[in-house]
Amino acid sequence: MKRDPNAMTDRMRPQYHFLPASNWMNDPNGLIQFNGVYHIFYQRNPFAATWGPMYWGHAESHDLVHWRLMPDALKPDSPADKGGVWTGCMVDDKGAPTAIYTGVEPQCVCIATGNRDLSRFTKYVGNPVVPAQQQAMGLTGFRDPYVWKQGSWWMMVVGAGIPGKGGELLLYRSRDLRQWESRGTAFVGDRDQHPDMWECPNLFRLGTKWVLIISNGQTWWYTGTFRNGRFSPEKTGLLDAGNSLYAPQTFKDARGRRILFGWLRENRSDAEAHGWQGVMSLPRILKVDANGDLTQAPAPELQRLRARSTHATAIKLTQREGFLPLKDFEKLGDECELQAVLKPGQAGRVGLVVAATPDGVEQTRIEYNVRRGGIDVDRSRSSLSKSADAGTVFLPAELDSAGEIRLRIFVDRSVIEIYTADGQCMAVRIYPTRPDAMAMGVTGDPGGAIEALRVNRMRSAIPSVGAAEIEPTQE
Ligand code: DQQ
Repeated sequence: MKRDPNAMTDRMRPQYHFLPASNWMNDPNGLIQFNGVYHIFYQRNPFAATWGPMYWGHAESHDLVHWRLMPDALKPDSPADKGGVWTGCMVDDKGAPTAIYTGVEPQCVCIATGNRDLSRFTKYVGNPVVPAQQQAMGLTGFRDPYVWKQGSWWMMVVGAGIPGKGGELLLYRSRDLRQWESRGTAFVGDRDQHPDMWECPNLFRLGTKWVLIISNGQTWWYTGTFRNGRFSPEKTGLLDAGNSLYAPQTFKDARGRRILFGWLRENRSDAEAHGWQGVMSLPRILKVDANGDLTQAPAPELQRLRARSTHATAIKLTQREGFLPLKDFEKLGDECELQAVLKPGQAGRVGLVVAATPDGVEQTRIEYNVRRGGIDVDRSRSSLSKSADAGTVFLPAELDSAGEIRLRIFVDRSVIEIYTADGQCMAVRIYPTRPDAMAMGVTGDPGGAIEALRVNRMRSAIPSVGAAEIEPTQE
């Protein structure tokens, strides 16, 4: 199947988040900065806007925000991966970019080496490098290898699960990425919180802590220690409070930053009809704070996308407002970054309205809710379409000592990402139907204030198309 023309004309396609030209995308794979160039690979079905035969799509960037689509890097065309080239990572093996990925079916670990610009990969003739373990070990799954260098060893964790018990993290080590030795179980999850299996584990050192990220319907982080092949958690939390981000992957760039991209799932039941599904989160910089909590902030490179910006001085609400449009901010509310300081004061709630039609028929409210202690994203009027999810999504967040909360909110057509100044965040999806759903405003109770507001129109950064024009043919 060729590119679906609907995909290009759908108004809901994000303009500065990464996504392929059409069809299906899920997990980020093989993230690496190699010879100064950032590479993102991703699970992709090139034939339809639904999950299906999995390829590794590929794009490259010099700045993390402008991407060029490249030809697919890996296809399910060898005996060990004929059922799909599923999730995996990329390492630099003494100058050879090497993908370590899940071959299917059954699920096993395979490798492939790339040329210098990562445009061509050669699969290792000895694949799989770790044969299928699911049946032999009685696991719920065995996939998504994640590899790092520790001293003279390559270390690898693989996502697995113990039936009736929960997610399991299996550990391996190797000198050469080809011969792997099992080091047993690094960590087992809590049965109630993490039934079934752990997908897409990432284990890495960050500051003085080790961080484990796993996906299991939602995505969780742990911070703790990793000694003698065993991970011991100290703190845990949800990586993203929204209901869209899944299966993220992290990598360390040349500046030593730990950067995360995650797959943002669609939240509309008729998504397939629009010719595309799946978009990547913005690049997020991870840190562990003084309390041992994982924090995330948008990569500073995103500031390059700021175009015209508009400010407002303090807006104090004197009466209850559902949607008070901001005149100077017309036509900004669907592709922008908002920098806002909210101060509820005596009010129960105060916030902003984005992606609104001037009459407010479609609108998305982002409000600090004092009673709940966090931010509600009310999607009950985000879309007139019955196929769009309309539930409220909640991000727990605390006011600072001045009783304020500082937010950065990225609106990009169907994507909203919200970041608090102390590193909490969430991504949510909205699908307004009206072309004039571009207005912006304020909302809240008397006494509430928007102490400061700056809105930056964002330039679009639609991936340019390299040689990826050559569509694959279904074999
Ligand atoms: N997606 C991949 C798997 C992984 C899952 C298949 C997570 O390797 O476990 O597309 O979304």
